[in-house]
Amino acid sequence: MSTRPTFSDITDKLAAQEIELPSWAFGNSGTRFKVFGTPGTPRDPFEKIADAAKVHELTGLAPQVALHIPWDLCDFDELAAHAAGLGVRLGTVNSNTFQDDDYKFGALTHEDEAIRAKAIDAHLECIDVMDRTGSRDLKIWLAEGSNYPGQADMRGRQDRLHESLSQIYDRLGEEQRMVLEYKFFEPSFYHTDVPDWGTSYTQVAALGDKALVCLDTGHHAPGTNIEFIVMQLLRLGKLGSFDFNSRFYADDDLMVGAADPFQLFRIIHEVIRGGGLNSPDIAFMLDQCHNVENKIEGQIRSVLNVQEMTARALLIDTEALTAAQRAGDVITANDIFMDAFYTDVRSDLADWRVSRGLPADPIRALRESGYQEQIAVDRVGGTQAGWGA
Ligand code: AOS
Ligand code: ZN
Ligand code: ZN
Repeated sequence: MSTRPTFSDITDKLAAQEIELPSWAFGNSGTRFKVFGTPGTPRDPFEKIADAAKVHELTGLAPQVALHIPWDLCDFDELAAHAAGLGVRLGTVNSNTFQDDDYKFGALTHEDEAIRAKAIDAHLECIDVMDRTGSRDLKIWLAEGSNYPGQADMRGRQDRLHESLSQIYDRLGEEQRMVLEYKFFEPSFYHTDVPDWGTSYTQVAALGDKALVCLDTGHHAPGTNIEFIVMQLLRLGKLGSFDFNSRFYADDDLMVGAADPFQLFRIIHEVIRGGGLNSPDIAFMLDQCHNVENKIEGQIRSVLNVQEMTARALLIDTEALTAAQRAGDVITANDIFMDAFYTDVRSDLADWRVSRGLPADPIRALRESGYQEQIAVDRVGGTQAGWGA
């Protein structure tokens, strides 16, 4: 008798899935060559939340929206009420120490104590925002490093990073956490102060239980076995959050699952294997920039891709897989794994969505709703929000 799960066996787990959207994905973004403006782009955090809520309304998958400070500074009581009215809530607060001239040579790692203090204060302000919004997580991504060998004292910078992070950590409330995101290069090209999961792990482990690692899928060298890192961080109890996106070359921030759906499948398999699926301890965030595609559609496509690969990974016959692994039956083990990956779940998912009162095809539903045309008319004037806004 087959032990392979059927689609109806996995729907409870699919129903519990929650993906957090980044507010900045709805703003204009681009490359260093050009930022293309798009009609209907939100002009403030309220309009970003409205677009995020539309994604949730059509997919049932994205009830939480991450904020970026200072880009999303506003009256947070009003913003939280606005979000609640639209059926979503405010989530992770992302700090920004990469757009100020003072931070040219570092922020939390800077040689100058006054600049370090300014960067620490920026993070403390983020925690003030979290107190207001009820957000649990402070996400720290640092654009710090150097471009040339000899330019910087790499070791001194690690020590200062620890000291700065400790001060921020000490300000966290009982229920609050810090997640430290790593990235192997960019904007620095020789060394980066938090380049890899090992450095992030080392720094957060030195702080305490409320500090964890954030894994952005786009932040690894080509060929890196990302699912291994997922496995290890889950094993160590230190995986705090994901930034999902996909990449062909560097930190492309493309729609998740677009470049390598099989990698997404493998990552989610390790999430399931490690007990991380639907765990309240892990934030499943997207971190994307939609430079040329419609932004709301790009977010819908991304959450649906996560859902689709989650469904496929849940269909792995784990009992048979374990037996094959123990027997040293390489071909059967790989067959079982690939069989789940190759299973087309799209029509099952569409039917299931309809059974839950959701559109079978959320992107078509968005197009037919006229929402995009309406915001293009309504959102005239003001400054369109986006990277650097
Ligand atoms: C930068 O490369 C990181 O992915 C950040 O997580 C993120 O893109 C940034 O904080 C968004 O502003
Ligand atoms: Zn990221
Ligand atoms: Zn990134």
